[in-house]
Amino acid sequence: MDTKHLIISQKEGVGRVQLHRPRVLNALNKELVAELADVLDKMDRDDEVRVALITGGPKCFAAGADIDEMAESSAVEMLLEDQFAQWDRIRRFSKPLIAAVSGPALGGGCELAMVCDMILASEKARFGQPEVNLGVMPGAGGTQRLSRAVGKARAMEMVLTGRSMTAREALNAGLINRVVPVELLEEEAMKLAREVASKPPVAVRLAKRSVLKSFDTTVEEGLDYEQKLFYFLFATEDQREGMKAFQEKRKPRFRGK
Ligand code: DAK
Repeated sequence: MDTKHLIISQKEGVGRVQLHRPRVLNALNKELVAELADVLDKMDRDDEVRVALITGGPKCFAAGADIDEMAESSAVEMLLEDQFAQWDRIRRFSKPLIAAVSGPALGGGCELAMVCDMILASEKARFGQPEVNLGVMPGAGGTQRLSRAVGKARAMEMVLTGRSMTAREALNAGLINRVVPVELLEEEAMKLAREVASKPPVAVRLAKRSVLKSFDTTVEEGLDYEQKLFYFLFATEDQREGMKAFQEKRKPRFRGK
């Protein structure tokens, strides 16, 4: 697939997408966001891709939405264009999505990382929602996902002051999974992605769906939902194979069926 602002590759079950607008710190213009939504749609339909990894490279994840593009937008234009529809397509990606973050992940960049299921960061990563400094507020999930991840007190401070967090602070706050030296970020992210890609794909996909459901529902309804998905997995070949392989003391061969 031809893309202008993304570098795409695929190996060992991992679809890797690198945001690539280095001159503007990977600012997320409309074209880039649409390309990302298209690529993820394609990867979602491709059985060879079991996990997707989004990175911005070692210098910058993304410094937010493209301010030059947004500066002259009117409310009506934004409403009619329905840019949020593209973000919804990204958030509906059904397979595991991992972010490898180095340098700034600000505004829409932080929101994009938070759409991912796991975040690995380099020691140089910074996470923040500085929209308030531009006279606006987060609009692609920043107030919702950040407060669920780090709690009200920290989220309020970040959203109301625009201050960002270092990678260590983000780790302590529960926003990210781990911090690694910048030169190891790509390797560690690929290692994690490959590990998840080696698991039974249907179980992985439903487990992701079930964890996400917990943010949206009561415990009672969530448990009910989890039980239904659990029963469903007993209709898969992978369940037979996984349990048989355990009994036969060998490695399972999952086929995604
Ligand atoms: N947009 C456009 N250009 C940007 C940019 C951005 N967000 N961030 C950086 N750049 C450009 C700079 O203008 C500069 O360009 P030149 O001057 O060289 O032409 C180049 O990238 C390098 O930036 P700096 O010279 O500023 O680099 P520094 O290392 O000094 O500073 C920085 C790095 C990340 C601290 C700084 O660039 C910065 O503060 N950037 C802006 C961060 C920010 O405010 N981000 C939030 C943007 S608002 C929506 C969905 C989402 C959103 C909105 C709508 N819908 C679905 C409708 C999200 C909104 C946002 O993210």
